[in-house]
Amino acid sequence: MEERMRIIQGDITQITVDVIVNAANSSLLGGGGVDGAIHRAGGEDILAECRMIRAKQGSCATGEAVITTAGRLPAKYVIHTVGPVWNGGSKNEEQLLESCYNNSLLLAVKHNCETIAFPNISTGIYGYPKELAAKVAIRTVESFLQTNKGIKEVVFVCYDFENFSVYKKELKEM
Ligand code: AR6
Repeated sequence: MEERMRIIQGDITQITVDVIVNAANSSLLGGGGVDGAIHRAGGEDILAECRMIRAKQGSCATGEAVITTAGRLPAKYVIHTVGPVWNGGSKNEEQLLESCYNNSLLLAVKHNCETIAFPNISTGIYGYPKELAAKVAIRTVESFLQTNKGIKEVVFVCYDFENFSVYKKELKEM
């Protein structure tokens, strides 16, 4: 296993890394799940920055990512990426989920971040099957790390025990 990847079970708002990733929606205006938790814990500065981004570029397409500062959170930045809604698997969900991880990592590198934490994008409200999503996440991050030496650590933060078990199993099998 790529030694710069690790998994923990916990709340991503509590993690001290350079940047945490948010599983947002295309409005960028907040929502439930991890998105709600990040905006609640980080305070209104994050939402104000999201509104400025919307004013400039409009909404954020699925698979794309934008970056803001992190308000009161221990991280320096929040990358907001929009995962695909699971629609049975034939609506390009896999490529879109891959893009979320790749675009987030690219944005992190662009902002000189060395440590990044991901939630299990799309596996909550958006219904992406957890095992399939974990395979995509791990494979995409691993191949990104092969050509990038600037990122020192990628933490997969699993909130629910089911995702934590799935990640443990997938990483063991590598
Ligand atoms: N820290 C880490 N992971 C968390 C936390 C937390 N504090 N809270 C929940 N999770 P979801 P999605 C996990 O639904 O499926 C929002 O309303 C959760 O267990 O947050 O991409 C957005 O605004 C799950 O494994 O995101 C969008 O409308 C994972 O985060 C929509 O939900 C993702 O679940 C996005 O849906």
